[in-house]
Amino acid sequence: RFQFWATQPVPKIGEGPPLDDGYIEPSLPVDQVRQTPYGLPNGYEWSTLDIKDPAQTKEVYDLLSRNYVEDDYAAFRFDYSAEFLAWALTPPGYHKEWHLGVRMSSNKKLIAFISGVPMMLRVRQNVIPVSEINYLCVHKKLRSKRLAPVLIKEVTRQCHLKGIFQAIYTAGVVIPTPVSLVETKFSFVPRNMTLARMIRINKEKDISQVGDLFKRYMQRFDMVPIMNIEEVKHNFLSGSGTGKVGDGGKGRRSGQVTWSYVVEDPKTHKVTDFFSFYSLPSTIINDTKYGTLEAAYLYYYATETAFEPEAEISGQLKQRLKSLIGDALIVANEAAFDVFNALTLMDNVPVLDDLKFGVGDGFLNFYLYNWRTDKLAGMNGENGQS
Ligand code: YNC
Ligand code: MG
Repeated sequence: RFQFWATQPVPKIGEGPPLDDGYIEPSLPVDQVRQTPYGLPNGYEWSTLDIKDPAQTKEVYDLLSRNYVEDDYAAFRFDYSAEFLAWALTPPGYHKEWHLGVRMSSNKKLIAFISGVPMMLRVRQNVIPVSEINYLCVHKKLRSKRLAPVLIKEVTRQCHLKGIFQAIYTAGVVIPTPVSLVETKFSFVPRNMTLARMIRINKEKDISQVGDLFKRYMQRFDMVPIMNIEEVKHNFLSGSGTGKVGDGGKGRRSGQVTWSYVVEDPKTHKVTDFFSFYSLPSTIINDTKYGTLEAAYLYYYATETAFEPEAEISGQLKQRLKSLIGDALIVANEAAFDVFNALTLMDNVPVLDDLKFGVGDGFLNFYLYNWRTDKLAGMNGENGQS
């Protein structure tokens, strides 16, 4: 059991809390990092994917749309769009070397993929540059052949070559060792309108205010991304056109990935709140009639209400979040999404309960590579649906 993971710098399952937070293996100077790629079975070769080339992104899309994550009953499979992948894989400072594919040498067909993107992560009091690993996928016909460990080792080597020795990732499977407490409620990091002046983020001035509000709000939690202004822009403005709520969602999901809205104080025009969600459809497997479930996923949000004295105690914060996320539901509904999903993190749980979200059956575990920290309360990513 865990033949591969036993060799990696991750905490063992059942090992007690560390005395101090920190690395498990020290970083190496880049010239001491292994210089040659890990070996693949005969007939396969490494290939860096250029995500700025639509044809190559389409190859990743084709692989994932047929072979990526399914639910336990093989009823749904994530159908990340090519636009989504292009967005997610090219944040500011991304490295093309971290978009790693495996091809069949004979016909160059892409049969496996893994990716990393750089980000700054705060884990409790430490801010560390990490690689966020995602989209690990091996073609269904090549499963259980120990290809995944080779992909993981090679992407790790590519991260090391850029001086990055820590990583964050999520998985439905349990491997050594989740940093999230499974079975607790919330904290990380996804009718009528109640809030006046809700507008899509579309201006530079909104971006800096959203960045500032996001930074302050996220101080509530123990594991959070630290975004500079370029990253805020990339993450919340991607592919979103301009427009107002109530445009009937026309042109709705056409290539749009994230949907971000701010609430402005009518007098001061200051941004007081924001929310965002992203579009991630799922293929309905074995259904010829419907084909696709259009799902929106709650992304980040923040509100100034959190900083008002006693707001949390008096229940004012929860009320505000209910209005905010309630309005996200309305916008998503107008844009004809079929479902709205959210994880049980940040301040979500009590709010989702009140908004009558149903409890989902999916679980998502959060992991850190080469970093020790005690379990994070409320990092369990159970799915909720409405
Ligand atoms: C998984 N999801 O335990 P042991 S999530 C990590 N994450 O190793 P084989 C996984 N490890 O137990 P298969 C994993 N799934 O012997 C399996 N493993 O130690 C481990 N599914 O390899 C597993 N995408 O090649 C075992 O298995 C070993 O052919 C077995 O391939 C696995 O993206 C997979 O769910 C997942 O495409 C590729 O099943 C395949 O089954 C598949 O024989 C559908 O592998 C799609 C799917 C996973 C989505 C994701 C995050 C991945 C994180 C990887 C770890 C990153 C570490 C940090 C690296 C950077 C460090 C720096 C700096
Ligand atoms: Mg395999």
